[in-house]
Amino acid sequence: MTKKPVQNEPLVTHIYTADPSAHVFDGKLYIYPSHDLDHDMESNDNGDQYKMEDYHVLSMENVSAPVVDHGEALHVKDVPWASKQMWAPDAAYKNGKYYLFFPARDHDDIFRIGVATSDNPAGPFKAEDNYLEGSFSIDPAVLVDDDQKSYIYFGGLWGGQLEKWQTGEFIQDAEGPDPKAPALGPRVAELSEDMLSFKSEVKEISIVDEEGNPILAEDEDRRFFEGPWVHKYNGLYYLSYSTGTTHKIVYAVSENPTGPFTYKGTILKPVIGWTTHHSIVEFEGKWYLFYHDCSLSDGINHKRSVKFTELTYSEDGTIQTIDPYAN
Ligand code: FUB
Repeated sequence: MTKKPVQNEPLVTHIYTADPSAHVFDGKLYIYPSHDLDHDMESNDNGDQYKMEDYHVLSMENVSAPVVDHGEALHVKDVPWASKQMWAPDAAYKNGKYYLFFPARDHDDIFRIGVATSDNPAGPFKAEDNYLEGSFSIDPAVLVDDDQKSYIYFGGLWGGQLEKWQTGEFIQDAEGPDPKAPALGPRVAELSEDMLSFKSEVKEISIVDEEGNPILAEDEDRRFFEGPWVHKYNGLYYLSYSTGTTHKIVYAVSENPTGPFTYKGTILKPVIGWTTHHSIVEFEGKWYLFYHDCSLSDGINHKRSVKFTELTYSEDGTIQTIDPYAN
């Protein structure tokens, strides 16, 4: 048990945590973060410094109750197909079970997405023997829709390897698209009833501007980089994501879970540290943004801490931009 949470301050300080996926299960808030390791390796653009090995689940009875760290929920040594780098996870509930979706490099150094199951939202989770067939890249996020169809969104540039999958095959030396071409979109697939496989083909999501023109690769203020998250508000699907090199969380809206999504604006201004990664959840009548920054480590990019803050919609359904250091 740790201290009571304060908005815009680290949720826990006894470990470094990042990439929070927040959900309400059994009337409580559960947070599924990455678990950053405390080491002194140099950073590179491939993200080798993010060499996480396990996951811890955090929970809170409510937003002012102490945060509970439920301990190790899954370790890479217990995932037969994975070799290293347990990056940003997500969780879902269906069929009376809890599912932890997570990316890791396989034994050929290729990022894949796996799933592990538990009867308890805090784990421990038991991994399937193989990754989800047809999966690739990083940062899974799962939406169980009101009609109980489930969708998995994923993808990330650079170390997340999305550029290497443009043909549908893994091409080690593939470059990103021409700057004037449409940016690479996150990917989506419908999940099977048992949540353990893809039911549909993997589709690339199109993100367009208000005129319907695709966001271009050179438009680094608006194009998708990594960390997709989809939530519903007033019947619309909100896709939010990190812009990577410009360090923002932005969003786009659609009437359809698989898009196309129309770009709307910025949710979170840049935080301390290179990466930014978030989730959005409704809890007890309010909306919250979970995110991370590197304030606790004085700006060391791979030693991050999960924080949260309230998120507000305007009457027209747009999300008000959050400055994480405004107060
Ligand atoms: O935590 C490792 C990677 O950093 C995540 O997968 C990305 O979204 C970025 O936050």
